[in-house]
Amino acid sequence: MRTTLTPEQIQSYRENGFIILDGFLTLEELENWRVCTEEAIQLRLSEGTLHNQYRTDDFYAQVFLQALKLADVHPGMRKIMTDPVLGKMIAELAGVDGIRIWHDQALFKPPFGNATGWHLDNPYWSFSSPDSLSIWVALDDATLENGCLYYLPGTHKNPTYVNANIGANQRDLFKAYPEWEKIASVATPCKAGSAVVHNGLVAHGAGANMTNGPRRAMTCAYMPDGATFNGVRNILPEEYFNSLKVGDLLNDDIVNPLIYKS
Ligand SMILES: O=C(O)CCC(=O)C(=O)O
Ligand SMILES: [Fe+2]
Repeated sequence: MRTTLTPEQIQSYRENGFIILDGFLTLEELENWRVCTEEAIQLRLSEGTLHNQYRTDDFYAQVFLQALKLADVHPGMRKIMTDPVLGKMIAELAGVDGIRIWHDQALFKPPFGNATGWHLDNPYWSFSSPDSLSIWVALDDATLENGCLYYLPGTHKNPTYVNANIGANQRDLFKAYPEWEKIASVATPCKAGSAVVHNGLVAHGAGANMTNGPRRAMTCAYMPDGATFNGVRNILPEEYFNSLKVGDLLNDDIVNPLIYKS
């Protein structure tokens, strides 16, 4: 893993809300990420706990196969996700002293799959923070043709938590933020084994997959240590969710492992 960041990269992340990390994984690591991701998805499938798969005809089901919290079911994936070296890089980008996993998630856009509508990430989650972020690791080359990510640079700068669903209407987010329609989008095609890290409040989406191959990605979302509950359930287990009051610290080390603290 190439986790050393230059001051220019950190500055660019803070300014734009995203950064491409070319050559993030070695070929050997990429193969391990692919194997662990595929095996863990099979475990989720056999348990019947896959979040979203492309079996139905509705629009969202054809955006991507979505497999959540693979580190909970696969030891190899747990090792990948809880690596403090990765945690340190994420904390450095976020500018925080401690980082917890919010959730990992595989996002496989199927051959000829739908576009991912413009959205923000953090409003889906159970805490609100200008420092939340995700890493998105390409398991296949992500190209303009197969649905690489696109960003609206700088849209994370005035933290706001109104969101749009990832639905059939790509433009829904602009109902809430009409001023963002003027911003030029930036595509982030990258090779398999490269990664993109983005702020949880930067507007982003992905193109349709116009090719006959899948566009596989393994991602992880992160919460700064010290973040508090905002009332949203998202991935919180029911019993834990019911025990929380708005404003409580989200510091359960099983649900949200602390992977780095300086
Ligand atoms: O993979 C995609 O199409 C969308 C990814 C995304 O929205 C995310 O990682 O936050
Ligand atoms: Fe997203």
